[in-house]
Amino acid sequence: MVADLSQSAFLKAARGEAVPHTPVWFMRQAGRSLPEYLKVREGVAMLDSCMNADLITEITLQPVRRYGTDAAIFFSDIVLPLKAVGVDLDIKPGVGPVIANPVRTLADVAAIPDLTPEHVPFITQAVKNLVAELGATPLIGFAGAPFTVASYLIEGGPSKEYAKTKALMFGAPDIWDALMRKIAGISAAFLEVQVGAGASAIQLFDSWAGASTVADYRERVMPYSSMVLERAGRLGVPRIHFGVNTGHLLGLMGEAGADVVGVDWRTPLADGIAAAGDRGVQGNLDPTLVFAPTELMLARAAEVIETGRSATGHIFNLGHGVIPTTDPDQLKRLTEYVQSYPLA
Ligand code: 1CP
Repeated sequence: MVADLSQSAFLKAARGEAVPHTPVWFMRQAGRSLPEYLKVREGVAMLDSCMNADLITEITLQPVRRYGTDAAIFFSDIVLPLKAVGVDLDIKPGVGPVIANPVRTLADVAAIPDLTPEHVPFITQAVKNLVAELGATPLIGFAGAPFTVASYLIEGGPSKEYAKTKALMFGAPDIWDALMRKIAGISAAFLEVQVGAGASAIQLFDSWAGASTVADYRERVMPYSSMVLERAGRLGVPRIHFGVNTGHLLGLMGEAGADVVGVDWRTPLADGIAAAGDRGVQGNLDPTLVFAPTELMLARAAEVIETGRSATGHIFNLGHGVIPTTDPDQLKRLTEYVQSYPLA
């Protein structure tokens, strides 16, 4: 049976249509803070859990069961497609992605295979399971944008300044172009697999794109994100484009080919709405407000919802991911508050 997603508040908002209530989901809602997640992950390495269709399905469903969010986010990681094609990498607890042999040369880039569906049968299977289990709740597929994925491949792990990444971007344009095209192809193929199996929206995470100036973003980053978003556009599902510290880039991130622009908490939502133009917006409650008294958290949420009314479409979210020490009960209260907030 095919579930009826036509009444989904999340999809309506993403398309700029009138909504029954402001839809809400949380970046990093799957994993990290939930006790039921820690339980199923016991003794299982992060990447192993990302390659097991049953675990992916269970972890993706957990926050939807607990909070009743308006969308599910597929449990995986932005570096999973690289692992799937054979790049030697690990996701280290408390650190993040670590690459054994960082990319330095054109030969290093050429050695990375393109992604085909045969590399990720567990993704196809998990999405199919999820679509059947989720019923009327849409599933968001995702991928990492070329700049953010390139930063791990070049730095070898998480970074603060992206010095090696930018050294390559400025100093070796041919290697940069080859690497960014390679990642764009892999990320687009990863999205195609997820939507092909039934995901009904996608989010492109360019978490670290905010490290670039406007001019460098336009010339050396955006064209490759556009390649991904353009291919995703042919899939006919809404596209969300998000990065942290990207207040100066929001207009361009929309123009890159997004239907919805993600706004972090540092940028006032009204400014994000102005930059997004006729596109929708997603965000943007400060993720640390869950540690404030509940009344204050909800009062700030109300401000976000009220401001969001003037957008072409507004999806409520935090301005970045759920912080691991977040009390799930606070997110439960927040979800109920947003969904029951009167819009009339
Ligand atoms: O709930 C969800 O959001 C679904 C699963 C998900 C997603 C969408 C994970 C699981 N990772 C991501 C995307 C991702 N991964 C991004 C973009 C989103 C964002 O900005 O948060 C980035 C930058 C990564 C890279 C990554 N993976 C980091 C950040 C490291 C850094 O540079 O600061 C980390 C810590 C990981 C590991 C990871 N990914 C996901 C989980 C649950 C974990 C922690 C796993 C563990 O340690 O056991």
